[in-house]
Amino acid sequence: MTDVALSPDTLDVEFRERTEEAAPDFPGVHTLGVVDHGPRPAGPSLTRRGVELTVPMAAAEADGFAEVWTTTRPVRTGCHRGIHYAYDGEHLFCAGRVPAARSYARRTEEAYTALLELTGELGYHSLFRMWNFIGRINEDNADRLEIYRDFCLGRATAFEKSRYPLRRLSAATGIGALGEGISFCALSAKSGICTPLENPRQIAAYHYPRRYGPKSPSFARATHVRHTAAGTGTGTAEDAPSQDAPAHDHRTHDRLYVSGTASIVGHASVHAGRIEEQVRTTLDNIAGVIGDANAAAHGLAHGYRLTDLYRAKVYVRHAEHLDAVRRLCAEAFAPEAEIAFLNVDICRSDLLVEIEGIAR
Ligand code: 3EB
Repeated sequence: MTDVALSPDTLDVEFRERTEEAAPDFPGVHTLGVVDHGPRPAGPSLTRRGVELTVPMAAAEADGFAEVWTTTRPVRTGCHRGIHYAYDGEHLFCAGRVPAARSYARRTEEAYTALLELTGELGYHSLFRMWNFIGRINEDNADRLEIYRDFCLGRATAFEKSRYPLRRLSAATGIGALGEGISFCALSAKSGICTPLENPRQIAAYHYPRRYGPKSPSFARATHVRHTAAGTGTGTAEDAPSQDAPAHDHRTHDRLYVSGTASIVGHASVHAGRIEEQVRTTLDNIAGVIGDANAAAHGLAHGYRLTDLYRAKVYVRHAEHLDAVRRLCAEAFAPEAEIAFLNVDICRSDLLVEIEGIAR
């Protein structure tokens, strides 16, 4: 393929059937990672599809889907202290798992410390998206600390000890999963320019008051990324081979990665027990964080609208709310958007829905 204009974006994501062979759709497309949303946890492991992680998010085999991250650059893989990773010279996808335990803070801290070490050692310094799939999220650990708060404690400690500035934290999702244990994955960039965004309607999650747990959640409301196609051209020995990514290739494409967003205003959950209102507040929150005014406030050239979200994942606590949530999302998002719905718990007991997405 010589026509750059026709080649796909360097980093892309799509939802596929779980059973589908993830063979590249056409030559020059490589798989960086697969987040398989299935009934039972598995991995992470390294396969010819890069890093594969099965997160337990689907009640039955048939209900799940696979989120597939692809790149136009060749991929290399490795493992560092349990963190499995795949990288293409510009993007790093990594995944880990903390198995069922009486408490999670220490193991979560170890896992995130390993993740941060890895991004530093490989030179993929700009973490731009993280996902955390947390079993028994609203239940207590052996010390009577809610497992979500237990997880937040370990994660925050890892960032703190790594001297990671709060204002550089990336977009994230922290969401319930089936079964026990915590699965997580993250994306980091080498030369792409990352801008974390906050939402003026909400207090920064990393400044939530103490009543929500011993340490606040470590994430931003969104990350804007100006992805570069082939890095800066200053290849190192650690770069993936670049025979199908010419050195003069300096294409960029912009994405806005929106965190899991819920019916929270300020720091408080609103509309307890009311699904329609929670969906509307959640959509208003997303519209606010991605919109022109907030984008300008963060120094970006332009903002986005809900119809610019081309991928979304919608987490719904109660199965009986799925139809109503699907209807409201269909009204808000573009008809061509790929939207996946999952029936799982949300990080606060009074929240019924959480929505994340990617705008372009
Ligand atoms: C919230 O706004 C809802 O702990 O990583 C959303 C996104 C939420 C990420 C996380 C939690 C997380 O606080 C919950």
